[in-house]
Amino acid sequence: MSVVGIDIGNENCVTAVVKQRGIDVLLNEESKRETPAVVCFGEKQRFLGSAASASAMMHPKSTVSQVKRLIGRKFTEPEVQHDLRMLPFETSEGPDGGILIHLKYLGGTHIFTPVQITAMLFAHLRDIIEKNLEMPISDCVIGIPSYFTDLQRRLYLDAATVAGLKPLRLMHDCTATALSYGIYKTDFSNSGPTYVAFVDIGHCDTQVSIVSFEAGHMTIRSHTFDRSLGGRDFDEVLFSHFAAQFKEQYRIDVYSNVKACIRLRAACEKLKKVLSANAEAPLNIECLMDEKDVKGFIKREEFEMLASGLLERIRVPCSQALADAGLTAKEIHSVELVGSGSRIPAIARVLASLFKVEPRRTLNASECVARGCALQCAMLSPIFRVREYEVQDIIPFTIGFLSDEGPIGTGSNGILFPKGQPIPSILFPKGQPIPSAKVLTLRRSSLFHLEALYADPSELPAGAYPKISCFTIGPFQGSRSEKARVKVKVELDLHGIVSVVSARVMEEHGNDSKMDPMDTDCVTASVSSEAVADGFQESMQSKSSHATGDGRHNKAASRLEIPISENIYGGMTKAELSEAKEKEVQLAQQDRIMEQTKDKKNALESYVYEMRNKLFNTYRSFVSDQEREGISKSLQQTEDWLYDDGDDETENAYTSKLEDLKKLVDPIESRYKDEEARAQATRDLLKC
Ligand code: ATP
Ligand code: K
Ligand code: MG
Repeated sequence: MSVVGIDIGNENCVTAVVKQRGIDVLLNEESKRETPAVVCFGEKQRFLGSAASASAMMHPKSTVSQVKRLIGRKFTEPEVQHDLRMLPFETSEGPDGGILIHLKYLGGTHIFTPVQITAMLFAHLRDIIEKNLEMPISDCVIGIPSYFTDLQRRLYLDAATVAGLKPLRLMHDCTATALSYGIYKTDFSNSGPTYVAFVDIGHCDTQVSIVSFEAGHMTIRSHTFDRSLGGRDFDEVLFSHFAAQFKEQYRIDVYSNVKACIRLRAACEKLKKVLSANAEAPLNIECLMDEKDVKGFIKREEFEMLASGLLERIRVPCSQALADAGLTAKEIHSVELVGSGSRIPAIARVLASLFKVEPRRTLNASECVARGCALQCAMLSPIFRVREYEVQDIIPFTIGFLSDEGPIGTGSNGILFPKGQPIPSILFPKGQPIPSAKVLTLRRSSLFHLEALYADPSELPAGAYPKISCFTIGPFQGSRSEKARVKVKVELDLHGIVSVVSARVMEEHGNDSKMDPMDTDCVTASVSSEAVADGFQESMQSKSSHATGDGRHNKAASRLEIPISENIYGGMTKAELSEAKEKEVQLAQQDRIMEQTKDKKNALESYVYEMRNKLFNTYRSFVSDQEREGISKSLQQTEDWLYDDGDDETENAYTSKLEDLKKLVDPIESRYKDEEARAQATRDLLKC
């Protein structure tokens, strides 16, 4: 069994495994440590990762990138619409409000969800890992942005499942980074926590976390982010700059041409990278469009001016991270800069002025998430022994609950809710440790519903659906009184996903509170005339998701277990999940067939060349003129066929052509071999 860490970015993917002597980042089929997060649909097969970026220009509209951020989003969200405008593939709104991606494949249009495309990336990474390790894998820890919603987390797990992976944990990117930083450091002072800020700037997003380190453990103090501020946005300012310039200078409108857009974007990304190391950089693109070659030039200062708005925006999540952690810049010991988008020198300047300390790049900027995930996987795996190290993470969202029978508690954390709407009770406030569990004690007479939702809509992207899921609890029978006391356990698991994990009817025994120790600090007991004032009973942080106080309940209580069913808004049903799995198997099978076909075609082609050569050399004295003529003709016919009708044939067609040729050549080959053997025997004889 291996322990694996996986980081799928919007641009690059990295995989890492823990080996006896440390952590290895694995190489893909091109021997690269980073694999493009791209899926491309050719006419008859998919291309994944590096192969996909290589075919992107041939199939611009069938090449999908930056798909991770589309998972679990609504098509109509303004931010999503903004993203989709920059992407060349076709999309539409799904029946559940999600995004559907339309791709040309096998002569028709196929429709995929972002989950399915992400699953293809997961499957590709699994292949890379399995080839490296020469064994099957499934257990892994996967990095996710801290801003992933409950639905995005669930769907990300689904995508991994479709690809045959078994994620032991979805881990916030910066938490993984902080783990790969903290576990090796032994020089933290004993006089109190050391606060470190991690700033991860990727292709599409920025994440900031402040972490407190003490000997043997780390605690996340805050997670903040800008979902839409990354390297891509810096490319975009260069893109619009040059698009405008070329319009004037060359009278071309790149916006009107998909391929020109893709090429100019790619050139601007390169330009940006050059500017990270050089004070100025040229831009040259041959035949960009309308058969015009374009030339441009930019100085770093000019780029920084164009990007000044973006640079300012980086301050926002940083200041928020300090505020959420209750710290001032002075208290931050160091700032670690990661994510390849952070390589722009001006970014370090902005951070230095904000945190009053020069940011450092101690960690490998592109690999730290995958490495941290691999470490976490080793810590969770029973077969690896890792130094005792505690990772305490938190959730950056406020999760509340509504009940169809009125309020279930009082705390609303000062959040203002629109008038006329039911006020949810805050079960897990922003900053709640994960995993956590809470037990609610409710008075209910029959089947009821609990709805989980984001209680503070300002924490979500504009236009996102704030409701998470609806739990139906029941049916059940109250014992004697018409309203039974029901205990409901709600869990925020290791992935940061919320669910109702158990519900049971408590038996009323008069004053038997001693039998149920959890009852002693119950805040619910007061019964008002109108409604039952229910409330939270207990908040527990559990190390393992099952290690909660409920273990104390006796057999009699377990008989009163109430059935729970959940409806995840926007989630995949079991049927959809297995359909997606089946589809992925089919697609992978088709890819395999096409790869094998290519191999067979190549084999036939090389056979033709090899035999033509041998007929005139090696086999020269073993073949009559007439035979040579006949075989040459067949070889030529096969070659012509390969360039014509046989260019795109089935695996069988190539195999049978090869067999036909072999029938002609084999007799000659065996004459040659017999002679060779005789000659060898003679040589051996003479040696004695
Ligand atoms: P995300 O975190 O948004 O999901 P990701 O993890 O794939 O994306 P990274 O690989 O961390 O993103 O960073 C990719 C970004 O870094 C791209 O925008 C790329 O252009 C940018 N980048 C890479 N090298 C440099 C450089 N030398 N200078 C500036 N930017 C760079
Ligand atoms: K990455
Ligand atoms: Mg990243």
